[in-house]
Amino acid sequence: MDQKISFDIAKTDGRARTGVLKTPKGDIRTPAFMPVGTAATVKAMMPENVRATGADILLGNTYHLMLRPGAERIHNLGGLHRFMNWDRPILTDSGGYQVMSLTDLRKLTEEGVKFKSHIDGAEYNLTPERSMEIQRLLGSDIVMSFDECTPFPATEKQAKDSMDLSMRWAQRSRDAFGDRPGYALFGIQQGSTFKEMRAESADKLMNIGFDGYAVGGLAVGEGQELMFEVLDYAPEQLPKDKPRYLMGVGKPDDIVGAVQRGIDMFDCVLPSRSGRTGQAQTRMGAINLRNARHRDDPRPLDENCTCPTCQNYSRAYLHHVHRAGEIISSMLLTWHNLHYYQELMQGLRDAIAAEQLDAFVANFHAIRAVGDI
Ligand code: PRF
Ligand code: ZN
Repeated sequence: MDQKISFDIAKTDGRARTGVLKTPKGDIRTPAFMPVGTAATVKAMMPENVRATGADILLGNTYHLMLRPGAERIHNLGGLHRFMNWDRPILTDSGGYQVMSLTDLRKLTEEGVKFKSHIDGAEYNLTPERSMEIQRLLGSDIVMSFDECTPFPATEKQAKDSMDLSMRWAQRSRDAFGDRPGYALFGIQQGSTFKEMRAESADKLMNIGFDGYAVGGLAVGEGQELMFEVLDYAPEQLPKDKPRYLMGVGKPDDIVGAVQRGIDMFDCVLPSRSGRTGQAQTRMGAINLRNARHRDDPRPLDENCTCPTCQNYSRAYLHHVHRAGEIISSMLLTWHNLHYYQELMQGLRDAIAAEQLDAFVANFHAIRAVGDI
């Protein structure tokens, strides 16, 4: 169990890579999509069903779990894996991003962030040191360093001050994490949409030394075109031989474009959250089951999908249970959406391995251009 975490790139195609991130709790095939399990559950899914969709790793959140049920409690109950019945790898986000996006009463200082819980108003202090402690108590396999996600848009001065703070926090995260064989610590690059600042952030992180590197501060309202512009240089500023994780991304076409630009890991609430609002993510694009056009439609969501939802249920049924507010609506749509995402990742991995990524991407866009007929 003292096994190290290693990253083996098996094949590249252009800037894209496919490989395996090996951990004591199991292999993570890359490019990888991590379903979001914020509150120690991927909403509407049993863990064995999440695995059945093809997920190798889940994402958990420091912020939510420290508030409820509490990191010490989860630790005393045997850690997050035991608590939620998921024995494969878990990556946890460090909390700062969620504090800034989910609380309005907060104060950011050099030390960290002071804030009031969005649940009961209780006061908390989150610092790089406390974030590392919480993620250790949870038993997270991949720990994220504590950072500030620079809001968009930002002036050059705002972006620089924010990035410098994140880099000081990255050093404190590294120092507090210490040496923990079998567990990984990832640094997070910031620098907004400024190329030189992204390079400076990457250099600072590489000097500290991390097991993997995230591109943070994107998908914050800048739009796909500007995000891809940043991804045209940001991944190459980071070490070639370590995993690169694009935080909080994204829609299927965002993921495809980011893989082409050298990203290895993703997380996003879209497939799980949109399932609960009646949206299906498919090869043809998003389908809204709320729409009355599905009322009498006996076809599955996607004739070519092998998920249990598409094998057993019509669009008419999905429309009905969604409109009726039935719990199974969330279950069936989330399962299909996560299956679709994992199948997309498998398609990307296979295409890179065969050096056929350009053809795969052309076909991906051609099917979406036709749309749902
Ligand atoms: N930092 C952290 N978590 C994040 C982000 C970030 O920049 C983003 C950016 N989209 C999502 N989640 N720690
Ligand atoms: Zn399906």
